[in-house]
Amino acid sequence: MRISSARVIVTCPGRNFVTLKIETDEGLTGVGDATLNGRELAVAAYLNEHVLPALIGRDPARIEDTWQYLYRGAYWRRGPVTMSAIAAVDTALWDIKGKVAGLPVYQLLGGRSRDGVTVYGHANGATVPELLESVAGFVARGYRAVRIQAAVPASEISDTYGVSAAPIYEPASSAIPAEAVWSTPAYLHHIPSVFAAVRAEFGPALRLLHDVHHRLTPIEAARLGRALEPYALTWLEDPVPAELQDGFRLIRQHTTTPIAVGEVFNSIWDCEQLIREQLIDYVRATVVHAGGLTHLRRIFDLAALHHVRTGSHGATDLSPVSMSAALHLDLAIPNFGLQEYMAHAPETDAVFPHGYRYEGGYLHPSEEPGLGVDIDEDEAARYPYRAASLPVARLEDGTMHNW
Ligand code: CS2
Ligand code: MG
Repeated sequence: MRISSARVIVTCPGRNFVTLKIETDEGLTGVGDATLNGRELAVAAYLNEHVLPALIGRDPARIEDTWQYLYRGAYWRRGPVTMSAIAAVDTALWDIKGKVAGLPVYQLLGGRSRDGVTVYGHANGATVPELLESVAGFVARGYRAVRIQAAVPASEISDTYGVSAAPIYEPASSAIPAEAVWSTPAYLHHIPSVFAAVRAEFGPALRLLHDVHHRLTPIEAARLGRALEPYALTWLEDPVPAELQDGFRLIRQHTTTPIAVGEVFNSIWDCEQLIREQLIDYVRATVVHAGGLTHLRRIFDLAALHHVRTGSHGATDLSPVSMSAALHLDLAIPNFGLQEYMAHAPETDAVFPHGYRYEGGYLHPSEEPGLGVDIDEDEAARYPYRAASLPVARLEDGTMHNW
């Protein structure tokens, strides 16, 4: 069997997605997600200009060899654009391999290690009562884990990360990034009282998470982790930017609040020290931004050796193709922790017909051969690309900060 054609489909059914579709000379097809929020066209060009010409005529069964060919062959290794492009090819080839075998991809990865994939939802509120209502909604729908984000009621903060009244989560907006103002002292003062209110209302069993979105320094993160210890979080996410892996030692020295990191990682080298030194508890790398199932499995196996579990990113800017692929891996690996899950817009679901389903706190991947997801290209053509960037954050004095 040979790869006979491959094309990149850019569509905006509520938000932008970049999808690779590979076809073989025997009529089988596979899909891969290549969406990089706010930088979609860079990955589309990378695929179109530099990857697709080399794919035609290759044996689609050689997944590892193709991965190595694209990684080593570029000479310029790593980086989110390169690794998202490689991920799309890798994911599409796993999809084809499943179809050839007549098996869902999780069977090719070793079969089920659990009955379903535990997911967490996003609760948020402009006020604490609004937040409690949002949490109650998730509990009523059977969720066992909920991420808690609440607006900071301080004039110094113009827009709190993760708090939005929109029914579908979408941080990217205008082509030129929107600007928000941030104050660390106001945030640190407010958050412990939010968790006190949530625990008082929902008791000890509900698993609670919080995303700091890279806003703190290690010592500030250590202080927050310690302040949140009474509320027994499942994880505190992205407390600091993770370029400096050594920085996590300082957090670890001061708090037992578990730490989750990794949605912006694209290689095992981004977390090798974090994992080897047991500086984190959950690694949140994803299929799409970390080189596909082949490379993500490598990261997760390293994590398993060091008591680190997984918590893959699953925001709405990852397409249903990514979610499908993630679920097959989540089901198979021994050290799965949690999977992030947010509903996509109905237009997105229509463009990407998929067989995974939510039931009582769990997601279940499709039992169809392959990944169990496709792209409806006629439907996709109805939604042309719209430029949209992620916001930026500044401190009160105008200094650029981390969004
Ligand atoms: C967030 C993301 O889901 C999360 O944990 O940190 O939604 C992130 O803001 C977006 O994926 C950025 O594109
Ligand atoms: Mg996050």
